Amino acid sequence: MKLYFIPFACSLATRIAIEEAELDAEFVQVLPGGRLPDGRPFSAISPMGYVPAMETAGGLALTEGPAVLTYIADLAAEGVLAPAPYTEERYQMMRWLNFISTELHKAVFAPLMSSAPPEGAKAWARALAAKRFDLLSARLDGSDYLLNSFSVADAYLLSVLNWCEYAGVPIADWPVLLGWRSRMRKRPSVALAMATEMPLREAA
Ligand SMILES: N[C@@H](CCC(=O)N[C@@H](CS)C(=O)NCC(=O)O)C(=O)O
Repeated sequence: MKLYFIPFACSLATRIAIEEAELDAEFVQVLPGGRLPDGRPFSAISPMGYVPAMETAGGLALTEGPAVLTYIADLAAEGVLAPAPYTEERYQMMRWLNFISTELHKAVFAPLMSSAPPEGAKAWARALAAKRFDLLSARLDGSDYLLNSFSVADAYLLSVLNWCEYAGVPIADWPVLLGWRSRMRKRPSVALAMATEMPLREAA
């Protein structure tokens, strides 16, 4: 399978999941301007032009982070990246993936990291941040993971919280989240994924 990625974008979560489960994958970097290394436009793979996008060994083209992460989780051995289907924990995973995607990634971070946001968008996003960070902080207080054990939801949350400094979100105001992010960055799959993408980001 192939994962199309931009260094330190939300596609980092999929790389972490692939490393954690020790799966084989080819990684294709989407270059500035939405081009692929072979010169094709990335929109030929991802109609909206965004990562993550995957091509599976069976020929499935898949976009949307929560769907891509769940696909990878289902390729991994049971319990490595996700709770078993039909369990209550599985629905909690879907809840957190959706929360991170809609309430954090798109509602808070996308406007704060936009280079040309509509007037008032950044103030609106900042106003939303506190309640969402409070909820996460309450969940992770005394717990190492969003679920009972590591899952793709943690990989996605870590990837989004990596953007706090760039977006101007004062993560230190939530010491539980700051501590969780530091511990998560030391997890071998996370450390490896970040170390792989760091030079690519610096060169981009
Ligand atoms: N709804 C998509 C959004 C993905 C997304 O926003 N990706 C960003 C990086 S974090 C991106 O590729 N931006 C480049 C662009 O839109 O041109 C998902 O959940 O996967």
